[in-house]
Amino acid sequence: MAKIVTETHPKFAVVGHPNKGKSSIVSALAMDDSVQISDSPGTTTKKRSFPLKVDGRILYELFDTPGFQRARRVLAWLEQHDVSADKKHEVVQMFINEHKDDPKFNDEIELLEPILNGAGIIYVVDGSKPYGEEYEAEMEILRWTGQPSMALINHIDESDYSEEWKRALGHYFKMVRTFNPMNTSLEQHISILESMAQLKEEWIAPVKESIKLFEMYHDQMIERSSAVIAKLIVKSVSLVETLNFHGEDATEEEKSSVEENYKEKLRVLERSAQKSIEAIWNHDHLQKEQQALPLEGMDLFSEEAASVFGLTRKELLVTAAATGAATGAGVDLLFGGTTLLLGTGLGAVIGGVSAFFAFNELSEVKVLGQTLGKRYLEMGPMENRNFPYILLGRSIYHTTRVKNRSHALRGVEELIMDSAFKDRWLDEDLRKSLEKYHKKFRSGKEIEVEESAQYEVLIREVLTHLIND
Ligand SMILES: Nc1nc2c(ncn2[C@@H]2O[C@H](COP(=O)(O)OP(=O)(O)OP(=O)(O)O)[C@@H](O)[C@H]2O)c(=O)[nH]1
Ligand SMILES: [Mg+2]
Repeated sequence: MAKIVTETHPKFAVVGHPNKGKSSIVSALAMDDSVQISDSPGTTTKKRSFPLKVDGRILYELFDTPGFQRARRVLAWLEQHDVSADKKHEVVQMFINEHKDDPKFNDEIELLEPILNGAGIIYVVDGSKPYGEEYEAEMEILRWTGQPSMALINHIDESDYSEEWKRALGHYFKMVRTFNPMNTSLEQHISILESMAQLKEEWIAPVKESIKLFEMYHDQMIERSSAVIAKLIVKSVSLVETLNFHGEDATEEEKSSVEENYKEKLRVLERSAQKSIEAIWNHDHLQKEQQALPLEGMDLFSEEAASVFGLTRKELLVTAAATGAATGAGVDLLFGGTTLLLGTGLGAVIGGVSAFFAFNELSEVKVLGQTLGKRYLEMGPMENRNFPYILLGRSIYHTTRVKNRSHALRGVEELIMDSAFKDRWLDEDLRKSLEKYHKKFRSGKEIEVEESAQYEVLIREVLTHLIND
């Protein structure tokens, strides 16, 4: 016999005056960037359910609803049909039944229906506008439904009338909280959920359970993001692009074609990793603006790339020495260079050293194959020592920005990293730990599952640290 699964997850209807940020709050709390939000009143015209799902299980469900339009008229009707307190919700149901086909009350019916079906009430007001009596009819109607309720004060603008709002709301709601849907954090999110749990005794256990799952979900999202980033670095650094050619020697076009394909694949890898991370954090509709991935010799080795994404010239040299990249003539060149870092011939020496260690090129285009007709061009794995740090810095930055972005925002996200960001995630010890793996990834040797798992753990630690900071 099929088991009947009863839906016990908590449900809340987000209601209030038009244009007060109801949909923004739904969007933030349901972590859904598809909610319709705009600055013109009357954007939401139908109720719509936004469940927050984890592994197919609904943690809680929010209803976005249109704003009240004719609250006084509805209240007048209810009062004409006044009954004892235990029956008031039935009168509200009668109102809905009698006015179902009346377009005048469409908005009220849409917003009252989920409440009469058992949803708790979240009443949203704009604390940057003064309180006014016109809200009293709305709050009275909500009281008639008999459903547990709380008020959220949102601030759309700078001004602050929250004191007068708190006094007024306190007469109608057991719980009054302030919430900014545009700037959410895990703590704020959980704290609102905790308030929701307090509204009704029977809800305490299920909402607490949802909070526990929600916290696990959050850790899971960090874990999944780290896995995506680790894979991106492994794939990019070990990427090899080949192109068969015929004849004695490859043409210049063939050489630049293999180089272009190689670079394009690196760009595609980064783009698709970013898409996956946006999907993990439920930001599938994100529009962003960002600097292009540096792939030319000069920009890979520029001071700017180094200070924003990766290693400075000096750090590159030290990395080379620490990882044993510098041998023989290289060591002389390296230490000669370090001493000369203070001198004036700096540019030339650094230029020589970086060319020697292939710091400024991605990788050479090599001609391979013995037999005529079976020869091919090859580019990769990545030789540039700075590249994995550049890619890693960009990925970590992108992830923290996506993670911190409220689902209620609709504008373009500008991903402009400043040089201070590098110091927030990369230090000497981490660089040493990472370099060991980067060296392996660019060796062209097979990468063990365990190695990439350990690398992923390093990235997870960085992300966790940055995110919980
Ligand atoms: N700066 C800022 N803007 C906000 C905030 N909350 C909402 N807004 C903006 O206010 C406008 C209205 O927000 P919505 O969430 O669409 O409001 P609503 O109550 O659902 O509106 P209707 O569906 O028309 O009743 C949008 O332009 C939002 O971007 C806030 O906390 N800060
Ligand atoms: Mg709306």
